[in-house]
Amino acid sequence: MAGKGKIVSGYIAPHPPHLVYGENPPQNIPRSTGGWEVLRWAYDNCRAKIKAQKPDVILIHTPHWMTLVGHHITRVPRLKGLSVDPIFPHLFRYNFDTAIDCEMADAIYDEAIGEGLTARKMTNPNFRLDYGTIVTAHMLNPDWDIPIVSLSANNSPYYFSLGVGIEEMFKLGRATRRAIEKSGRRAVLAASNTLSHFHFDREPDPSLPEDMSKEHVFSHTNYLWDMRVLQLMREGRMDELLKVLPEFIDATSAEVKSGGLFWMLAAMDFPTIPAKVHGYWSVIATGNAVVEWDLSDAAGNGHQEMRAHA
Ligand code: 2X7
Ligand code: FE2
Repeated sequence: MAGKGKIVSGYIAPHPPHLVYGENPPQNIPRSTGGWEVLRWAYDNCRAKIKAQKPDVILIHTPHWMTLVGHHITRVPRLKGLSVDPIFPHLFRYNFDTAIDCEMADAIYDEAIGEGLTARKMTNPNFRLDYGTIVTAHMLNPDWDIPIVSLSANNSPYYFSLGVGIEEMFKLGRATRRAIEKSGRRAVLAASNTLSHFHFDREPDPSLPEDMSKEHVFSHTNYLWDMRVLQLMREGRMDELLKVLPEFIDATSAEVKSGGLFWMLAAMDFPTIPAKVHGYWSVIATGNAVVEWDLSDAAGNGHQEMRAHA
């Protein structure tokens, strides 16, 4: 592809399987009567815009493909199969079929190695995509007509320390940005993450998971934490956001610990433009927000200055 590639937008794009279940797409076997509309409408607001930006690829960092050694990258031209959520098999049994952008995967791999990271290409043609990748990809682009690349979550924040994990994700983010620029691709990034992550330990009524009268935030404290970080994003206060994220993770067990948000912020060069929060709500008490950073020239953000963090 000709010319220098760029990231056109980045999303926090949470992946509770409940969202796909509530939507009833033909690919998902379980049927529902709806539910979690506020989050589903939030995604709906993003879909046309993503299409209009004409991206070549959607890159997804997922917490539910965990790799103990290094960062793994899907590198098979097409992946197809049945993916079942291990915790919620009654909500998510999804027949996926997607193109993978292998050139993009190769470029990320090369740049990751260049950053000194341990990385690996995932070349198993029978690989079963995890529900984090699938739910995020489906909710952003239910037509599945844009190739994806999925990146695994290396477990360094859990086995070493959060600091080590964040450092790794900043490197992976820089590597991803360079790979996109060199590839000439227009890329959408997705950090497949829930915010506050304490949740109910049993379903109120397993025969009606979409009973919205039972859905609520875990605690007001966690809710306030989610609002605090979302407000920082909305105001583009990136330095404060980066400073507070470790405390947020400790206080709320936030899923962003798994790295996707740090990766995406680094890849986007730590944007100080205001992010748009399309919607926030709880899923089994966890805090979920669909958040967009529009970096496209159309939004007047085509030339974000390089910042000192990267
Ligand atoms: O993986 C998840 C999650 N992060 C949050 C809520 C519900 C289910 O699955
Ligand atoms: Fe999750």
